[in-house]
Amino acid sequence: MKTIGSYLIERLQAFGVQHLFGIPGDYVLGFYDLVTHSKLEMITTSDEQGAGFAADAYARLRGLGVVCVTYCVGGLKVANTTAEAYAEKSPVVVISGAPGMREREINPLLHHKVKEYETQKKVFEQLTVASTVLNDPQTAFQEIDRILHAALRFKRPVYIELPRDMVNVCGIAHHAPMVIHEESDPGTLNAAMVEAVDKINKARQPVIVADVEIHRFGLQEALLQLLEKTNVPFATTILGKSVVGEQHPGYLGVYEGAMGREEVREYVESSDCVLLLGAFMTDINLGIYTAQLDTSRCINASSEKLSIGYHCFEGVRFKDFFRGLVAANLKTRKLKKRRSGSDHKAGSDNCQSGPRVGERITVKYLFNRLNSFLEDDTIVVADVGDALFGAADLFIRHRTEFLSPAYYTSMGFAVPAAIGAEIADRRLRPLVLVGDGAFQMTGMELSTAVRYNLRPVVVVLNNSGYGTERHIQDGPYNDLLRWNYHRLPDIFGAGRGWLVETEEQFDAALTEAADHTRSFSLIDVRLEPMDRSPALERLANRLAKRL
Ligand SMILES: Cc1ncc(C[n+]2csc(CCOP(=O)(O)OP(=O)(O)O)c2C)c(N)n1
Ligand SMILES: [Mg+2]
Repeated sequence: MKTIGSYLIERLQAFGVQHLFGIPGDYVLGFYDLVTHSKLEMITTSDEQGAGFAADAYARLRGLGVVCVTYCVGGLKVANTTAEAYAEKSPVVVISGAPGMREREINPLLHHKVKEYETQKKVFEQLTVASTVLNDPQTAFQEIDRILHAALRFKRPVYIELPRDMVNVCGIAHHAPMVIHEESDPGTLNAAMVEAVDKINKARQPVIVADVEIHRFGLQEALLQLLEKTNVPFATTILGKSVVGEQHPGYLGVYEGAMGREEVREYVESSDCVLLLGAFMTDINLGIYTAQLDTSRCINASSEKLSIGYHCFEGVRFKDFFRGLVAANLKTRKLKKRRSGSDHKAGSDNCQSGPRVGERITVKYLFNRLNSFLEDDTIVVADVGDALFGAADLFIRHRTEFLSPAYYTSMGFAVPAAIGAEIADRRLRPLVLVGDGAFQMTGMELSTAVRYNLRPVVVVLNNSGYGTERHIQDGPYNDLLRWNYHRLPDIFGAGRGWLVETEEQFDAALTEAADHTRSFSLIDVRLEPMDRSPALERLANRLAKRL
């Protein structure tokens, strides 16, 4: 007979999970003990929020991630990271320990309780696509399957509450296999295909804008086939950045309205057929709504909707429409020679001549230089702030090698996400781009990196404050204490740190960091408070023109 706890572990393993992130507490200790004696590895972080972001990154790379915490004090700390996973479609399983069912009856006031015993469950109902309390051995196994399938089906977080007296209770096996079963309506699919193919084939200058759902639904190969077959050029959004390798000859760059590069904006917005695939029409993806996309010229296909011009089609699954496009009779265009990722890299403006001696480092120089730092095994993890704006112009060689909270934009993502990413795939070396403000929130997770022998290269864009906010509305509340970030290795007893004020020093630090693979590297880049990336500058200029 299997127990509820062991069945949960077995199902997680069946879906490819090998690691759980979290911090223990008495309500979850029984489950921790089971995990420790299973093939799963428990990664304990410095803070629950760190565990939540790490699990999110793990889920983005592996298709499912797990954060495992104690009741309320731990659970409510991952409310924010779960919200992010929901908003950006990342399938994270939140497992929270909880007071036992029997003790709830006799003790109305057990520690960590907020208002009701159900308070945390109610909070997570708002943040997840499915939630459950495993309080009934009759249904527990079925509930576990229902919840995990919801995470995989919708690519969104789910919540499992495990009362501590249920962990070792035997459950009842169930035989109804849970199959993810949802078919498109064949007639509607066919009508949509006919209309879409006609629109694409008639177009003078079609373009594809590929977004994050292509990655979440595992359609990268299908996208490559579509690109190869049609030679239609493509852009990505910032959230979908690197959904396929950016050295593809048809790659235009990141499309994000006025925030992106002008030639990409111009190409997409002058197209007579914009094929938006798996796109989130968020304000950030659309360059704070500076994007000018005419609905009549768009085909918009995602898991949430399908519209072709002004026609909307109900009951068509994204995957089916996408696969239909790959198989359809689409015209092959002539591939125009355009600047590819590698050309762009070589052409990085002021880096070609090397660093200028004694020249103060700027954000612009930093990003140009980073372009040539990216290796095949680099995964770029960008936090909110100019780290994210500037990173849009980096050329990422392979798909899914760019992670960022580009829609929900919660600061503090990057350092813990880098931990989740490297644990998800040990071949990857994270390059973390993080502002000083975001670093002060979760940077202490470098301690976790040390414990688990990880080796991220962390570049702190240190402008002594909330730089992005300064460009919106400035005040003393945007100033931060300037830490000596580069001295953190002394605290952790591991890692290497560099203080960088000039272009030359940055080059030297990057070169040394590349070779320092035993532990983390931290480059503290001292920037002028009002300095900003070309991307942020472009946005500000365009917005100013609009006012
Ligand atoms: C958790 C969280 N709190 C507040 C904000 C609002 N916010 C957006 S950007 C920003 C400043 C970021 O500062 P920093 O990390 O130093 O990056 P910089 O803008 O200086 O490049 C703030 C406070 C946020 N996005 N997330
Ligand atoms: Mg800052």
